[in-house]
Amino acid sequence: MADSASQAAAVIDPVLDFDLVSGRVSTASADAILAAADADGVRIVWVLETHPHADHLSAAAYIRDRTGAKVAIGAGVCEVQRTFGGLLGADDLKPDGGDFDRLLDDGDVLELGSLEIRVMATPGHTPACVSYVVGDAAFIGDTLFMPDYGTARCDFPGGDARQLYRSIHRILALPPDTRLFMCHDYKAPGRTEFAWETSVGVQRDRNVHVGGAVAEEAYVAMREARDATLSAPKLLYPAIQANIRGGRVPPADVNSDLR
Ligand SMILES: N[C@@H](CCC(=O)N[C@@H](CS)C(=O)NCC(=O)O)C(=O)O
Ligand SMILES: [Fe+2]
Repeated sequence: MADSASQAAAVIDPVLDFDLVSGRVSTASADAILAAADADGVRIVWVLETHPHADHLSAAAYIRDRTGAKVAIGAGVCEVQRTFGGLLGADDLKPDGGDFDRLLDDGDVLELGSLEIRVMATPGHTPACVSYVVGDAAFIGDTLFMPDYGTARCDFPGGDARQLYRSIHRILALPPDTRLFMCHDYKAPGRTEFAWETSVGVQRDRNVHVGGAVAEEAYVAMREARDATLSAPKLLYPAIQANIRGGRVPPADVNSDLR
């Protein structure tokens, strides 16, 4: 996202490529973002995380190192750090979310040149989820997916289906022509092309999990039943190790020959 008046840009949820078999990262996708910013003549000043991702590594630290951009994430990341930090032996974590430049609360406003980015806390998928609203566009992380696929899972630690339902209804209360940009697209059965943009109005009418005014109790029962059938994401542990550190890969273990 960029402000055409000032050429200030923000990158939302950049990915650090990771090969699970070799355990190696690559910056091909992040380099493509940097190249696109160069080609457009814009300066990346923010890296905005919608949440600590559980299924891919973040390129936030890499983009910060390359551009000087500041990395922002919902303040709930501290809870995720507490949940996973001990389990993963992450003794190097800085206290109070210090691996990030800015911890965001509901209602915060970030400047992007002449644009204002409004932060909306939208927890439920994780306790740290936020959405970013800029003019008639909203980047909503893992809350709603495309209307034919539904909504995000709520069974990660600190996740909560009832909370997600309420967050989704805050998003659906935006004006109907608000453009919604998705985090993931898992292509609903029968659809072959990826999609990434829809609107509040279309989601209100047609989202297969919440559209047409599905009641909270019915949603929670559906979401919890579906979550009970889902496996853990393939990249859960490598993703969390990097993402609670703002996208830094963890230091080598003390017993590592590779130090
Ligand atoms: N199979 C995928 C699952 C990824 C996953 O769990 N995605 C989360 C968002 S981070 C979700 O909400 N998925 C909804 C679903 O699978 O229905 C993987 O292994 O990476
Ligand atoms: Fe997610």
